[in-house]
Amino acid sequence: MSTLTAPIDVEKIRAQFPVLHQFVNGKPLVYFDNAATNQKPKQVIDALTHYYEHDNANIHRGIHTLAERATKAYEITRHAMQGFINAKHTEEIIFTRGVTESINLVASSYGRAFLNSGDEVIVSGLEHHSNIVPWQMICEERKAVLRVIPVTAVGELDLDVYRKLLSNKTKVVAVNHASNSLGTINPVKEIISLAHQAGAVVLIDGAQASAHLHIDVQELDCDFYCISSHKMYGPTGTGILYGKKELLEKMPPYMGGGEMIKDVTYAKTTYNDLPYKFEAGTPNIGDVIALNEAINFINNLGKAAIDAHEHELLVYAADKLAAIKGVRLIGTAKEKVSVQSFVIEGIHHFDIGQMLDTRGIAVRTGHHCTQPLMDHFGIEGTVRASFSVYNTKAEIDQLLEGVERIIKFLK
Ligand code: 7TS
Repeated sequence: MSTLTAPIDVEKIRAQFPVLHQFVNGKPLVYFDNAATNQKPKQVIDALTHYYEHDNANIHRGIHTLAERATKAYEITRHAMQGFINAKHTEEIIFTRGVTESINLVASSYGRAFLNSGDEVIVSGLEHHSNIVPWQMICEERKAVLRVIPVTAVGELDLDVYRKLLSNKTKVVAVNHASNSLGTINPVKEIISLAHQAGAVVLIDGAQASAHLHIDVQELDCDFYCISSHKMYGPTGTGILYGKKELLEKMPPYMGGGEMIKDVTYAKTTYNDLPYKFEAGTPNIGDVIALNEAINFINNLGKAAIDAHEHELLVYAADKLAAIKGVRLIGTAKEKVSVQSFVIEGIHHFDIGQMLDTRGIAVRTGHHCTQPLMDHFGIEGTVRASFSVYNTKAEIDQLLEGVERIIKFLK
C-alpha cells in the first residue's frame, strides 16, 4: 500500500453511483454484494446510453459513419484493456461474455487441441464452478485427469501439495487470482512459475481481482487471464480473455460464424487473424464501449487507493464480526481482497440474508458457486459481505447491528 496514495473521498465517489441512493424496505440501501457484481458509476451508464442514442451500428463490416464510430469506440476499449493488464499486443485481448465464457473458450479450444489421454489438469480447491466444470468436461472428453490443490484451514492453497502434484503429465494449471467465497489472494506468480517449470500452461481467473489488484500479465507471465466487466464497475455481458499471442495463434476457433473467417467456400474455410478468430458473431458492442469508462473510473482513482480503502473496510468488518458471540469467520487468509464470509451457529445463512434484507442490507448467501469449497469447510454455505470503493464503515456498523439483533432474536 503506497503512502503517496491520495485517500478515497467516499462521499464524492458515492455521488457517482445513482443506484446507491435509494431506500430498500424503508432503509437506505447498504450494498455488500460486490463480489457478485458491483454497481456502475454514472460515466459507465452515460456511455451506454450515448452509444444507443448516437452511434448504434454493427461493427467492422460497415463503411458508413455510425459503423465507423462504433468500431472505433469498440477498439478503443480493446486498447484500454491492453493497458489495464499490460498485455504486449492488442490482439491478445479477446472480447467474450465474461470469465465463464473465457474459461470455456480455453478449456474447449486449447483442451481439444492439446490434451490427450493421461494428461493432467490442475485446478485449486478455491475455484468457482466456472473454473472447475469446463475442465471436468474437457478432461472427460479427452480422457485427461483433473487434480486439485487442497485448501488449508484458513483458506489458503497448500503449495507444498501443489509442488507434488506437478509433473510432466501436467498440461494446464487453472486457478483464481482471488477467491470469490473467501477473498484469499493466491500467490499466482509462484503458481505460474512452478507450472512453467513443469511445462504446463496457466490460466488465471481474474474475476475477483480486476477491480482490486494490480494486474500485469507480462510480469505474471500467465498464459491466459480472464476478466468480467461487471465485477469492475462495467456492464454485464462482456469481459475479456487475454492469451499469449503464440498460444492463441496455435489454438483452433471456439465458435464458427461471421467475423471469425477470412474466406468461406463449401470446400474450406480459412480463419481470421487474432483477435477476430475468437470473436464470432455480433459482439456485445454497447457494453464493450461502456467498459472503457469503467477502466477510466478505476484508473482515475488508482488501484492502490481503492485497495487501501477496501482493506480498511475488510479489517474493520472482520475484527468486529469475529468479536460477536456466535459468529464464525470462514476465510481468514493473510492476503485477502475485501470479501468476508461468515456463519452463525444455529441460524441458516438464508434466514440471515433475508433478515438483513429487511434492514436494507444486501449480502450474498449460499455456496457462492463453490460447492467443493463449502464441503471442505463442512458447511452448506455462508453469509458473504463484500466491499467496494463506495462502501463505508458506517454501513458496516449497520451490518454488525443487524447481525447482533438477529442473534438476539433467534437464540
Ligand atoms: N470466477 C470467479 C472467481 C467468480 O467470482 C465468478 C463470479 C466467476 C468466475 C464467473 O464470472 P461470470 O462473470 O462469468 O459470471 N462470481 C460470482 C459470485 O461470487 N456471486 O455471483 C457471481
